[in-house]
Amino acid sequence: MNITLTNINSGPLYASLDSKGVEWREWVFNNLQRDCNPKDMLALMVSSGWEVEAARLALDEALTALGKPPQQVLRFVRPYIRTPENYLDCGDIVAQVLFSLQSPRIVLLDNLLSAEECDRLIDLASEKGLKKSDVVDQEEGGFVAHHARTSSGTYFTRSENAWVARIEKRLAQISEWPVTHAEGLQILRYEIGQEYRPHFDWFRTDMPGSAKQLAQGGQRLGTFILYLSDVVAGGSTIFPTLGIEVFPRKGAGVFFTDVDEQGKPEQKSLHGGSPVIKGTKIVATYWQRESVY
Ligand SMILES: O=C(O)CCC(=O)C(=O)O
Repeated sequence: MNITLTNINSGPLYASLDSKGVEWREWVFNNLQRDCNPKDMLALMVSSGWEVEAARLALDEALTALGKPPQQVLRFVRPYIRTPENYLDCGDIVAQVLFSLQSPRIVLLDNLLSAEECDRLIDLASEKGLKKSDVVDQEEGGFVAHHARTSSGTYFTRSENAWVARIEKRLAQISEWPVTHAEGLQILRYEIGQEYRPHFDWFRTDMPGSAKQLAQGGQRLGTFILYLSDVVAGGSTIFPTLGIEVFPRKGAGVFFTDVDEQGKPEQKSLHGGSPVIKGTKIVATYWQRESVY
């Protein structure tokens, strides 16, 4: 069937496209007919509350009805920071793009957090009390202490307070990924000699313990590391496979994707925190998930 503007509302029912009502059907058809980029449409649908898979199917249904081929680009979406300009308007703050890599996607941003936000996060985390950091137990699915990670830390629940909520909203906006699809911020503090040896943030699907982690929110797709303090020496975030080293700077943040364009675990996302040599390193990490967390 050939869809035209006059029969958008009288066409057949589409399982996914019609799941959210006639306004969305009109919006999808109208924008595809105006040749809007389906990938941009997908990101907007997801940030408006669509499940990724449902949005992808809805766009495929409409593309097929319009006689256009379903697009490869819709096979998988993930958090992604676009950098059309050197400054990113985050709504309430303007961050500066300092570095960007296409594949794997890595973006380094300065002024992502204000100094006041960094200080408040540190104070709020101290009030909670920091405990020795742990890692995911790939066998059992819980969390265990590990010699590869010697920092201490704590977690905020999502939108736990106004400071956290504002920062989460900003990160969601620039990476085009809904706040609902992310873990709460984690605060990590490294004293001299403390480190987090290279690791992946994605969960191994071949390990029994991962099922428990994946059951809530699915795979980790994107990571932000936000630097809440300056560090005199050491404490860089390292990407050993890529030979990249990011030095902490208060208010800056690095974003990278944990999965590739096809949604497969990104082997080049191997990263870690090198030992602090002088000073104290405090970061917040923000992990973005496949579905509602
Ligand atoms: O501290 C860093 O620079 C890296 C932190 C990290 O890799 C993580 O929390 O997964």
